[in-house]
Amino acid sequence: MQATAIAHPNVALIKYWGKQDVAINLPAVGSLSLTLDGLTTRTSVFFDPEFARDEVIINGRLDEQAQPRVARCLDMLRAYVGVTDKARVTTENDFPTGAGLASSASGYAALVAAATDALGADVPADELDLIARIGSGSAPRSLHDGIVLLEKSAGPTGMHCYSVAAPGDWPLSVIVAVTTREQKSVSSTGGMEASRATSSCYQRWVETHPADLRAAIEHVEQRDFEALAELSERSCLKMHAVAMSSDPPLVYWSGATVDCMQRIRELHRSGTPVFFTIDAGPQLKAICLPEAADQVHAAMTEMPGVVEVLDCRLGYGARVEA
Ligand code: 2P0
Repeated sequence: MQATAIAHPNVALIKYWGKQDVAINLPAVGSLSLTLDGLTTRTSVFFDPEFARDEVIINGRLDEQAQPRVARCLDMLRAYVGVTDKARVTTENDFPTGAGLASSASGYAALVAAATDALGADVPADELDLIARIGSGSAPRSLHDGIVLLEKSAGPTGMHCYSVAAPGDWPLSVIVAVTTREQKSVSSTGGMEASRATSSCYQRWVETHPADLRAAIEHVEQRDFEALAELSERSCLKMHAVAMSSDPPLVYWSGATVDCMQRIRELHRSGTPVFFTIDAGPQLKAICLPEAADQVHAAMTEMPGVVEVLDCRLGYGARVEA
């Protein structure tokens, strides 16, 4: 009972920030994301009746912090097939872990894909999304290909997640300017809960979010890069306004993040098809049409404070390795 799966991080254009129900990790808002290629998490899951407990090894080190959430996801899958065997989960990222590059999304997507295969479980897609979500709210998005919509629904899992464009349908490039490889100090979960409890912008964020999501889907359907660019930057800045207006304030940016943001805006003003987005960490992600990728890569490489520039395109959802 063993399998290995790979998954990629994703980056949201219309952001998820805030939880409706923490106990079942139900997001308060939907989101629209790009599943990347280029950055990869590879996870092996090995079930054995001899194991006393689930064990999680991330990048070669036993990780007790991740263990309870991983065990909870595995419990849900074990319940499906009626087994009780514990597992050893071994996961490797070929990019910085816990630094705002969505390693938890790719991690839980790869975990769910590998564990399902190892158990030979036949789990409906919505249930797999739910199990991944218990690990990390953004993880269901990494189970799906290309441009992915996670929408709230009245169904039993409270959401529905699916691909709205395959990687080849609308090729986009994502250039990641890494400004630090350090782990972030405030987790997304902690940040979101602080925002919900204390930010005076939070309610407005939740109220205005569905219209942003609807408009973004239309822009994707029409392949309208400029309209998607404007809306995505606004969603990103709205999310950070909610974070910054929390008490205590959550400022995820560094000076280099702001400098990169200004540089992307300059490029855009001079006619380059590019826009930025930033998650709960200081890395900047520049989304551009493929013909602009070399120029954007070069511009980010020249920025003081940028320690690495990673090139991605749209990729596929989590899959089991043969
Ligand atoms: C997003 N983020 O939509 C937003 C933007 C971070 C900033 O989804 O608490 O690490 O585990 O559900 O999955 C981060 O989400 O948070 C995230 P939890 P997770 O990409």
